[in-house]
Amino acid sequence: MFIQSAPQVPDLYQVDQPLHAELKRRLPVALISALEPELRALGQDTAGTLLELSSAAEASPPVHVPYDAWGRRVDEIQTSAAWKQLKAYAAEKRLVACAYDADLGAHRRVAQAAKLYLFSASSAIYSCPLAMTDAAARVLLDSEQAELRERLLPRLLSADPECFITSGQWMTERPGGSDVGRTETLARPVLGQSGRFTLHGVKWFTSATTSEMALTLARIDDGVNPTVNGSRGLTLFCVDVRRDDTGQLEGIQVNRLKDKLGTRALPTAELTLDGAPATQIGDPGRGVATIATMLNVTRYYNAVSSASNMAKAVWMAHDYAQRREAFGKVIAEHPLHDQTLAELQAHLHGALSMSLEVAALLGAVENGSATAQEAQVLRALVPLAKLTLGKQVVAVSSEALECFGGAGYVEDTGLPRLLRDAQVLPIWEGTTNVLSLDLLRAEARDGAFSALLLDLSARCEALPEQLELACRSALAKSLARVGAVAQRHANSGDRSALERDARRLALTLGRCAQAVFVGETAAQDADSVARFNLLVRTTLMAPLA
Ligand code: MFK
Repeated sequence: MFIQSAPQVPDLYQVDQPLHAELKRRLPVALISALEPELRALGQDTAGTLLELSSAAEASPPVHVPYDAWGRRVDEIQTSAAWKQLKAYAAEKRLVACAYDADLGAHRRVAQAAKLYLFSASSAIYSCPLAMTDAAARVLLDSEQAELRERLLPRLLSADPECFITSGQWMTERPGGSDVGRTETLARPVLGQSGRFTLHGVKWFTSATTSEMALTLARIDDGVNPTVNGSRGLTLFCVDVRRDDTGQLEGIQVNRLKDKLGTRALPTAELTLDGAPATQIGDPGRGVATIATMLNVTRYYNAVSSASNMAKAVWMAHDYAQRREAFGKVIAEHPLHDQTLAELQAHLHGALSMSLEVAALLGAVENGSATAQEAQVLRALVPLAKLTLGKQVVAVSSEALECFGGAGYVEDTGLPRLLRDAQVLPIWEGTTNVLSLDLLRAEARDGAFSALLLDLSARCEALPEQLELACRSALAKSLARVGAVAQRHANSGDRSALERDARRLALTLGRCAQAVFVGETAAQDADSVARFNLLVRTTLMAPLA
């Protein structure tokens, strides 16, 4: 009787040649040597400890317990032991804290991104609470709120699981998901306590709801001045999520948990706030601009997570191709399947390289060593990477599932989870369309789209000669085309025509950016040459050309 052997999750550090090539290009040799033991251990855990913990967390999704046995409202969200162990693991490995190590200088975020790339897809998406925790740390560090900073920052960055806390980011309300300006929650001042408020409203989609704190937006209602409508009336607040003496959540009621397509180990809830204690951060009416710092960090995490999910799917498909025999040989030896796997690896490399480029710029900006032009490029590259990789991870995960045949469609193989978990990545933290429009906003306010296009065009000119000439020319032509279409819209002043084209412009620029970054890596890495050629052929040239 024939029984097919199951695909294995390999040691994702050992197997990922693009990651090795990218780190070699982007980090000093001494730093790679210093990081290597941690990356090696993480890679081994992706095939061991993390695999066990993430499977256990998925098998025991969170449960909402509204009342205790005696009828008292308690609103507990019970998570599995494995989910809690993933939190301890993240603290001990300093997955958030390492981005704040001043001695890593401008390399801090690349070092972190390499770890998150290995961790995220193997963590039952514990990377979500980490994203918001890191982003909250960044906001507190930049804020003038010394009390919050001193009380919370050491805990957000702690390596001690007993001390480590996570943060939520409660942005979404019923009237507006993307349209945050429609937020209804009111903030009422606490008499005699400057900067202290209670919040009143409904938060419709709050992830990692077991976090000990959250950053959220509300409209100040002081009973004297009229509240200000729209996003200019919103202020940022930090909520302390705590229980009172009777065991009830202070000013917060959990209405229910969301029943989601994927990310099932991650608690996501609807909340009613009625007196939740909160502290104001930043100036009144500057909430959206202040929380934008947070969004840029969580969008960077989103990009790294997309690359991570792709890596897991692609390397599992690669492993399976060595085991599965069909038509007389293992499927890896069939030219067409081999080509499919090579194309998937080229896309993976493009995604990884783009997320590390974001990490490199973000690290330089946070280190205070970036030029003004680099900061401008980063403003456009964050939404561009988030939207490009969000689309790519769904396509790559779907193609990878096909590599397993029918097994990819059967739940108890665990494989469909790859696709279910990928589908959130283009949605949360700004959909593809919202981020395409954000690129227009970044251009109008900071000239960021033009700065990025100029940067990519100059770098395209300097790509190494060993890359196929036809592919380099196709890349240069695509960049020129993006520039020409953007210029045509700028000249015509037709705003709705520009908005209609925003997504096509963004996705084309995103593909160009990936090709430029992989092409640069090819200067030091022979395998990247073939991946550059394939990436351009399958994205920017007619597939059969
Ligand atoms: C593994 C990965 C884990 C990820 C974890 C995720 C957990 C999920 C938690 C969630 O919260 S999901 C929901 C996330 N929600 C969004 O992402 C909202 C999407 N909507 C937008 O991004 C809209 O574009 C936006 C709300 C920002 C539009 O609002 P406005 O008020 O119409 O924006 P406006 O007036 O253009 O900008 C207000 C200010 O913010 C401006 O500054 P100034 O007043 O100084 O001119 C903008 O420049 C600034 N701004 C907006 N977006 C910015 C930004 N600044 C920098 N970067 C940005 N991206």
